[in-house]
Order: sequence, then C-alpha cells, then structure tokens
Amino acid sequence: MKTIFNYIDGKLVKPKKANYIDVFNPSRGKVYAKCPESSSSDLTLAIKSSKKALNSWKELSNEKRSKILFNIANEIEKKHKEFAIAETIDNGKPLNDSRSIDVPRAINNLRFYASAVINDSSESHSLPNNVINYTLRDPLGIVACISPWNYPLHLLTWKIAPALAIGNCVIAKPSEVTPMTAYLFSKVCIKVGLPKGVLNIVHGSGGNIGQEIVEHPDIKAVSFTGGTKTGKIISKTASSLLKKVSLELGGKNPIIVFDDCNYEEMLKTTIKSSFGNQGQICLCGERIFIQDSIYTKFKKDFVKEAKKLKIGDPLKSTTNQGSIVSKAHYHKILSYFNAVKDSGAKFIIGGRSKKVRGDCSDGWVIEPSIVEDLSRKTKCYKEEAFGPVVSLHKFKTRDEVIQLANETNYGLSASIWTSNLKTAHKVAQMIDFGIVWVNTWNLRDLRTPFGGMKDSGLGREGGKESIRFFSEPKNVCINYS
Ligand code: TXE
Repeated sequence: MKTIFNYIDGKLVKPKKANYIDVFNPSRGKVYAKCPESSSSDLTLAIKSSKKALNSWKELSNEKRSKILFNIANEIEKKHKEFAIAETIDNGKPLNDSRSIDVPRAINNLRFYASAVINDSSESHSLPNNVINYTLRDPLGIVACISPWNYPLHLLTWKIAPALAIGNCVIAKPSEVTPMTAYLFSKVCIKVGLPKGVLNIVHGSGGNIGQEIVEHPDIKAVSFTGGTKTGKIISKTASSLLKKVSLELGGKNPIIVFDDCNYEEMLKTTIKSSFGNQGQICLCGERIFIQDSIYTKFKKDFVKEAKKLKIGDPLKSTTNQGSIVSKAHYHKILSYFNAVKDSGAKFIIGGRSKKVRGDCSDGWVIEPSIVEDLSRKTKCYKEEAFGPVVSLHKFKTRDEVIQLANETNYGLSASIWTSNLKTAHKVAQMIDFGIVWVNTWNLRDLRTPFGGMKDSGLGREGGKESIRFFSEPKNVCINYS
C-alpha cells in the first residue's frame, strides 16, 4: 500500500488529522494507495508558507522563474516512464496514452509557459500632448488550481504552469480520485529546488478541503476544471467573495459529418473523438450528426472500426481501451445506458460492462457503445455521459445541423467534417461552441483560447488568456509635458 503525502512548505508531510482516502486502481478494482483527507489545519500551514514565499517569488526575474519551470519539465521527461505507469495505474487509461499524451502534454505545458513568460510584452498607449499609458501585469498573489481525474498530471500542469510562471504562489488540489502523479510531481519540485511555499499541493476531497480552499480569504482566484455542477458551486462561492474564477466544465459536443468530407480521415478521427480515454475527455463528441446520404455507410464502417478496439489490461501495450476511472463513475455511465434502453433506443454495439479476464477481472470496464434512434428528449442526449458512448443522428441540410448542434445547454467544442470551405466557415460561425475544429479533432495549439460557452464554462485558458487570468492589470498614466 502506497501512502501519498501533502506537499507543504517544500516538504512532504502527513495530514495533521491523519485522515486518509482510499485510492483505487480502477483496472483491478482494488485499493492500492491512500491519500490525505486534508483539513483546515493543513490548509492554514499551506497558506502561511505561500504568504512567506510570495514576495521573493514574484520579485524573482521572469528568467529565473522560467528556468525553474524548465528544470521541472526536464526532470519529468527523465522520469517519463515512471509518470506514465503511475498515471495508468491511478486512472485506468491505456499506458500508450499516458506515454504519448498525458506525460508529453504535461511537459509541454511547463515548457510553453516557461517560455511564454520570457517572451511576453507589456502594453502601452500614447496620447497626443505628451501622455503615455503603460499597463503592468502583477501576479494576483495566492491562487487555487483545482484539477480533475481524466488528465490528472496534464491538467494540473496546465493550470499551475502559467500561475507560477508569472509570479503567483499556488495552492493546488488534485482530484482525490487520481492523486498519484501530483504526488510524484511534488517530489520533482523538491528535487529541482522550487522555493518552498511557492507551490503547495493539498490533497483531499472536493466538498471538504476543496470548498475550504475556494472560501479561504487569502485565495485570490480559482482556476477549476471539472463537472458543471461543481463549477456552479465554485462560481457561486467565489463570486460572492469577489474572487476571479475560471471554469472549464463539461460538454455534449457535436461531430458534424457532411457527405463531401475526407471520409477515411474522418472515420479514423471520429473513433478517437468517441472513445479516446474511454470517452472521458471533455472534448469527446457524444453526438454524431451524419448527412443522410452517407449515414448507412458511416454506421457500418464506424461499428466495424469500434469493434477493432482492444479492451483489456491498460498496462499492456496492445490495449487501447482501459477502464473507467472509478466505481462511482462506472455506475453513472451504466445508469445512462439504462435510461437509453428505457427510452426505446437501441445500442448497435455495447451498452454494457465488460469482464476482462485475468488480473483485471474486477476492473470497471465498459464496452465502446453506439446508440441509434436516441430521442432528443432523453437525458442521454442532453447530459454529458463522459463515457465510451455516442449517439448517431441523421441530418439533411446545413441549416438543420446547425440547429441540432446548438440544441444543448453545453458549448465546449465541435468538429465539422467537410471539404467545402463555405460550409465549414458558415457552420463554424453559426454554432455556439468555444472550440471549433474543421476536418480534425483535439488538435491543440497552446496559444489558442481554450474553453466553452453556456454550461461548459466561464473564461478561457491557454496562451495569453491564462496569463491574463492569473494577473491583475495596473495602468499607469504619465503626463510628461
Ligand atoms: O468531478 P468534480 P466529478 C464532468 C463529467 C463527470 C462530472 C462529475 O461529466 O461525470 O463532471 O465528475 C473538486 N469545491 N467532468 O464529480 O467533482 C474535486 O475534488 C472545490 C468533466 O468527479 O467536478 C476535483 O478535484 N473543489 C471534466 C475537481 O473538483 C471541488 C473532468 C473535479 O471534480 C468541490 C471531470 C468543491 N465544492 C469531470 N467539489 C472536464 N471538464 O474535463 C469537487 N471539487
């Protein structure tokens, strides 16, 4: 049994009250570690240490802060294998994905913001008659970064890298479901000599220590990725205290397939956008709209490709479908399946859990599932299932599919597949989603704004957006006449 510690004031420490949460290996369905269930006394220590560290960290030159972040990235790169295995054991995702997506993306996040901060420039605006304005961007102080379980290390670094790069101190709370790589990350911070108190990682459950972090008067801003319900609670708390808040929440994303698209490319990518990370990506397309002239062909080919996915032990290199992250989430997805069946819609494939033989026989595994004839009134059409399930829908015209795509409370991302430029532009313009891909999916450029509209969130992350979020502009107007 492994024990995870908090990272407070530059050291690995036990929680004051010695309370722990069980951490499961979801592919085995077994507890393999324990993680602190931190309390307010742990948070008090973390805040005290960040307060002590704040001035010298923000006064350090951008170059020096950048150098430390590069060193952290380099150290993770050296331990690439250890991080990838830990992520797979903790989360249940295939090791190939941890190796090729999670860990490299975490390294990129750190390098991107380490480099952004030394390439950033301030604004100035001059007026006639010897007046000039310049705008300083000061760090906010101590900020909270609350991250989820689907990309534990990737999304932790996505938040803390910009916050630290520009001189904030961070209290991070990783998901209690997948805390292991954040713990390994804290060891790396100690190794490379991140000054103590600059980053404190306080583990524990969301409703307890998470909520206390959001409410704490010394926390100036909260950057959160997770569920819409939780986002609304955090938003309510933070806004009543006039704190800045950035929310990246769920989605019910449309994949729109026109009959003139590059079919092979679309098919290959749509398998990924449907079942990647067992469907537990906020960018996954759970609703697929297919132009009626190619619907039958698409259905046949898509089912054939989905059947080729290898479900199994996520540690095996042949596996590309691992397990669902937790027992609770596994049951939540299955409850959507029951709702689908009750509604009279039918699963073309899947719609059930799967028993994997051998070491993973107690794991929480669900088959890739494809639904047809799903009523647009059902909860499985309207709500994010966040699992390996998609529904297929026919459309005839461009205008019809625009209306169908927008028929959701969410507005995170969309993919449009067409070779007609006019169609691509028109649909991209008319749909209400923060991220629109044309002839691709999940192609990321860290400089671009990332986030959603409506119930998918508030604010954007990425590039300058994160730098702006984690800083306070101060305009200085000088009359030098
Ligand atoms: O996430 P939670 P859950 C969606 C997905 C999923 C649903 C619920 O649809 O089914 O959200 O997932 C912390 N104050 N996404 O409930 O609870 C929590 O400890 C402060 C989309 O597992 O939102 C964890 O660190 N913090 C998503 C983090 O919030 C609180 C990724 C996220 O957990 C808190 C994950 C509180 N009151 C789920 N309550 C995406 N956008 O990628 C919880 N937390």
